[in-house]
Amino acid sequence: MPTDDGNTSSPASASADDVGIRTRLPRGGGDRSWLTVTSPLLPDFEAIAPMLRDVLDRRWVTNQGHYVQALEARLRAWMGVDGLVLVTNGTVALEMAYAEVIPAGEVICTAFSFPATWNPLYDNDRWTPVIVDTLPNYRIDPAAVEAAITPRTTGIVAVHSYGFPCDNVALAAIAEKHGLALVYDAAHCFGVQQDGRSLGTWGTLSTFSFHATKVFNTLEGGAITGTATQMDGLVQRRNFGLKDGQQVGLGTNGKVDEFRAVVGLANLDQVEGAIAARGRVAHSYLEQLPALGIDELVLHPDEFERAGYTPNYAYFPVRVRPAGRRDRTTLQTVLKAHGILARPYFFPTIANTPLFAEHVDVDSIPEAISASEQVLCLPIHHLMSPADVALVVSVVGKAFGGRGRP
Ligand code: T4K
Repeated sequence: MPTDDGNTSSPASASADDVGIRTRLPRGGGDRSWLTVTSPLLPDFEAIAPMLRDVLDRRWVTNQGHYVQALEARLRAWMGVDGLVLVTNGTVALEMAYAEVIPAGEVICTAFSFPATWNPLYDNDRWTPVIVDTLPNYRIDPAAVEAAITPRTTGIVAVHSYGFPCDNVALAAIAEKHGLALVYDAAHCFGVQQDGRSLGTWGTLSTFSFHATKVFNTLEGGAITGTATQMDGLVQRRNFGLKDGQQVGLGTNGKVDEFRAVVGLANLDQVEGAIAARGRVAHSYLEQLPALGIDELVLHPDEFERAGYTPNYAYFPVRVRPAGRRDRTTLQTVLKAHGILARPYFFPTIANTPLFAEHVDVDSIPEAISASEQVLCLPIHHLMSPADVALVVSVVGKAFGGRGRP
């Protein structure tokens, strides 16, 4: 069960007849349910059964098996990247990518992300993280990156937050000018393209998450993308640093098992439909929410509609500018009272986590703090019905004392 539904009160939402009950995560028995921020894309049992049977028959279940290799090949083509290795999750992808390409020294990292982005930098003495602010659009500020560069800087870590692309051209120019590694945390970016180019082709390496909550998933999983020639080192690193029975470098266990690869193959067959369904939800929100006329509610239509950009609709972040007694928490609470689990990704971020108080100058990252305190991600996934969207819109209206009629 999700961690965000400890409250046992009954959602006061509409009945199962007028919302898409299939989209809802049941809780506590009966017909009570939550409309969750996302819902995993899952294959039909019939679609995976023959492949699972085959895995069992082969008795080869991990260590770069048949289905892992098949999924890697299909993902390379689907995502439009030259090099791709599957790894066990998006966090290990980051750990491996940093170890592979960022030399010891200072690493400039965004202040607005999930802990997976910076944890490895703090957990390894070879790096000194330097946390810099974002632009109001949630992505790392290239000017802040440039200002933070010292003779000890060796790398930059940027995040395409919510699948929205960073200023890749500016970051590439900075990295090249100063001879720095540039790693993109592209955890949210499966299928995103800008000007016909996958986001996974930017930077020295990019990392993806294929967690159940992502647009494309292998239950748990992830990938690292880069050039084809970079993959040899990553394949060794994924396998303890071993090659042909010799230890040729350092490494970890980042391998993926065959069952998860099977889920990935089946999900790949249906992911385009899932992204299209997410797109319908996003565009319904973009159409219906402004009609509520709520000044404090900031949407991001440009992020979904810019020229040359193919979004994946992984998240639908809205921003609540605090006004009077209404703020992000109020909205989240009212939504929850109606059975809708919106999530404040990313709160806490590094700026408001006491663990990092000694390491982060909070005065230097006002945009990341503001974003962390104001953003709420509304439910968006492939199973949501028009009635689900209408319910969310209606409750948002009610939360702001507007025209909503939940
Ligand atoms: N970089 C970035 C920028 C990231 O956002 C992340 C992960 C990573 C790196 C690391 O990638 P991984 O190592 O995870 O591959 C979720 C995910 O666990 C996490 O992958 C994700 N980002 C983060 C933003 O969100 P939670 O704690 O919010 O997940 P949870 O369990 O509360 O699930 C959210 C909702 O999804 C639930 O309310 C219901 C639904 N759900 C979830 C699961 C797991 C289901 O319906 N079924 C399920 O099986 O962290």
